[in-house]
Amino acid sequence: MNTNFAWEKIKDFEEIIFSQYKGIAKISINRPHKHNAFTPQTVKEMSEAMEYARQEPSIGAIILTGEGGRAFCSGGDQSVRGHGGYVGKDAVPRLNVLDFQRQIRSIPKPVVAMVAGWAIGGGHVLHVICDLSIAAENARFGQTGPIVGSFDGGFGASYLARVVGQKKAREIWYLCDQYNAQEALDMGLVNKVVPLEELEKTTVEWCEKMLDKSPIALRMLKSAFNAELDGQAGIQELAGNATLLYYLSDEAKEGKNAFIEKRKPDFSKFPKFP
Ligand code: S0N
Repeated sequence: MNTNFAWEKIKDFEEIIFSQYKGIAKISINRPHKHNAFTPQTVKEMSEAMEYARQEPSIGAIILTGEGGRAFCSGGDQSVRGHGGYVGKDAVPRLNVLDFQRQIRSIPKPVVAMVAGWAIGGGHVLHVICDLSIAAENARFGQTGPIVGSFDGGFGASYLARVVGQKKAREIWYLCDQYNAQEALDMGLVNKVVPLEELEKTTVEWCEKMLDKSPIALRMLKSAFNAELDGQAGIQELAGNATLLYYLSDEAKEGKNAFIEKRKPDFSKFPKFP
């Protein structure tokens, strides 16, 4: 995959490359020798990068991808899978990718999966959870859990079913077949398919289109899409955004100012909308 953009490194990591370009952050798994399978360390680093992207006001969109052009991500690294999770340097087994999944879901900025090559297993789930997925023509999608002795009964099952429908999601998990980019497009699993050499250009263009839009409108829409599916956590996100907007109003500021000034708040001038 050629890159025509002047990506600027944000921080050095061991297992990911984290960079930015004009308001776009790019988190790229850098383990191409393992088709970008993730270890607890990879996930820890992706989480830190995602948190940075959330907190940094100049970042408006995030690309999640993998290095090498042959794989987006092949899921959990089976060679470090131990008794009860994936084992990192501290010898503790973890499934910390579940925390990272929730970060992708709740960051109030669009996350775009840029998929070249394999998006398999837990790697497939990561692209499914992203807001948008753009695939290269060489992309291959699928779940392998029932082959390698694992499954994702969270977003990996229920949200996949929301995306492609119950029958197709069950087929994907029960048969563990692999699907090419066109098949993924046909079932609504990805938004667009482009030649590999155009993948980054197209993904950046899509991000730039979103960066031109109202950030609060995008934020509200993301939480609205989530709220329908995410129960109390989804409502909390949407309601948190409503609070954010309310805090921006003179009406809410009158309440705070009155408290600070030790006086009774005067809300009389604010309209009681129909
Ligand atoms: C992707 C596949 C189909 C590509 O096949 P291909 O092209 O023939 O390449 P290979 O020769 O197989 O691979 C190249 C090298 O990369 C290594 N490798 C590939 N994938 C992995 C991997 N996941 N872990 C470790 N190594 C990997 C190969 O071994 C090879 O290395 P060398 O040359 O040294 O032999 C094919 O590679 C494939 O099928 N890969 C495995 C895909 C898979 O089963 N992934 C795991 C699925 N499960 C999860 O991801 C669980 C996720 C998770 O954490 C979770 C989340 C929620 C709830 C539960 C869990 C849970 O942990 O269970």
